[in-house]
Amino acid sequence: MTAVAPKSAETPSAFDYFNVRTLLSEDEIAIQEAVARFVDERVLPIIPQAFEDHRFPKELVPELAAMGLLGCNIEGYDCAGLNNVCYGLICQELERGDSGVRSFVSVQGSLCMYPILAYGSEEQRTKYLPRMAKGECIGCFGLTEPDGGSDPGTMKTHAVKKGGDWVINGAKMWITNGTIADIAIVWASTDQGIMGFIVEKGTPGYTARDILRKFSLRASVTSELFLDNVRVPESQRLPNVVGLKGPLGCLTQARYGIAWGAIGSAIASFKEALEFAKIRVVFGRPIAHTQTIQRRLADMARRITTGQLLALQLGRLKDAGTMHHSQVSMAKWNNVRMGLDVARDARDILGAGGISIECSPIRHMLNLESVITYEGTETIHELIVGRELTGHAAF
Ligand code: TGC
Ligand code: FAD
Repeated sequence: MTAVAPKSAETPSAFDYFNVRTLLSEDEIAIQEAVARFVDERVLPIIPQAFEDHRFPKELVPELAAMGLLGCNIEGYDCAGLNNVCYGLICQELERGDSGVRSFVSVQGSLCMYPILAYGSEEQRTKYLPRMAKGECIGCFGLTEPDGGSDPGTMKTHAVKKGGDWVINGAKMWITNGTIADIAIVWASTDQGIMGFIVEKGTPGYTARDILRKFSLRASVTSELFLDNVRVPESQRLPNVVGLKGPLGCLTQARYGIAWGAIGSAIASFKEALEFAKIRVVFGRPIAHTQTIQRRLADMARRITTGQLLALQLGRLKDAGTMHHSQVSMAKWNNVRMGLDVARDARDILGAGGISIECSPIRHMLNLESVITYEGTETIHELIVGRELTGHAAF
């Protein structure tokens, strides 16, 4: 008996031990399968080389846009208006390809389109969102600074009102999409609290530079942003939010997608290890016949299944409007840790060949070393849950 539930016969890229598929609507299944096909046909054939070349495959952006994947859970403004479970399934499938592709979609939709939708003026929404949904305008999100990311409330980037304009000075670090972005959502402290600004590429004093020589997320652009007396009109400020809750509200959206995405990385790693174990003969029998390998594969399957159920319930809570951001923290923490552990174990099961670029677990493992750090480190998410349980902030 193959342990994998019937879905695997229909979609070889899937793993669904608890028939989670039966908890999805027909539309949700159709969207997951369409994105799975896109990943199989368009992402997987090019991603190892892109990773090796340290290149984001930007040629995929028009296709991601044409499929309605950019800002897919936004209603109106030429966006697809999908529910949050669909958004999660999309992230899962994209990250089965590579965390870099999912990162691009997360940043564009959750970190750039979301704040324009939630905190922007109607003029800003109509100006940017349809173009962003079409992939004609790429965004980046500047919160983290060179002196630290976990405590963004202490940011040094500062904006001062001068007449009808704001003058922004500071620097942002580790910014996904920075050098390919047409706009940056820049968070800056002001004498009234933290505010968000839409800074367009080409604005005098605004520059971006790539961070090169990464071991992780090599198929993704990561940049530094420099703001040297950047002058933007009041009409480029996000008018409907002041305070840290602005950027943190965006992080909740993106962390939600990451909690799903990590499942995709884990499934890719697990399935590769499983298939290898069935054919790799050592000591006269396939290693899949040994107790230790079976225990390890079973443990991966248990962890993936737990993560799938956690993510789905999180999605249902989000769609019902009852999700709390500390639940997102628990899911991001659990699922990224799960994905990283599964990828590392799968890498080991593949033996020496597992260090080759031909095998996906090492690529997923290296990517997840970023994913476990960005959008709040594992420690920060543990402490967010700890604060929720005890009522005491221990940051
Ligand atoms: P704290 O007092 O907790 O909160 C200030 C205000 O914000 C509200 N709030 C949230 N709202 C929405 N979602 C959340 N997750 C929220 N967390 C807090 C809170 O209710 C409060 O509202 P109000 O109305 O009372 O003002 O603030 P704190 O300074 O104690 O912060 C605590 C902490 C550590 C949890 C926070 O600073 C944090 O989350 N730090 C981690 C920073 C982080 O995750 N940075 C990520 C940068 S972006 C990124 O990594 C993109 S990678 C993208 C990719 O490539 O995929
Ligand atoms: P620090 O905050 O300096 O933390 C260092 C270590 O100390 C961590 O292990 C942390 O868990 C630990 N620590 C911190 N506080 C405590 C405490 N109170 N108790 C115990 N331990 C603690 N940021 C953006 O704004 N936009 C982006 O698009 C973006 N993309 C990224 C892409 C990549 C590839 C990476 C790697 C990062 C990206 N980031 C982005 C930055 C990311 O959000 C930060 O790296 C992250 O928030 C952690 O900040 P830090 O790296 O400065 O670590």
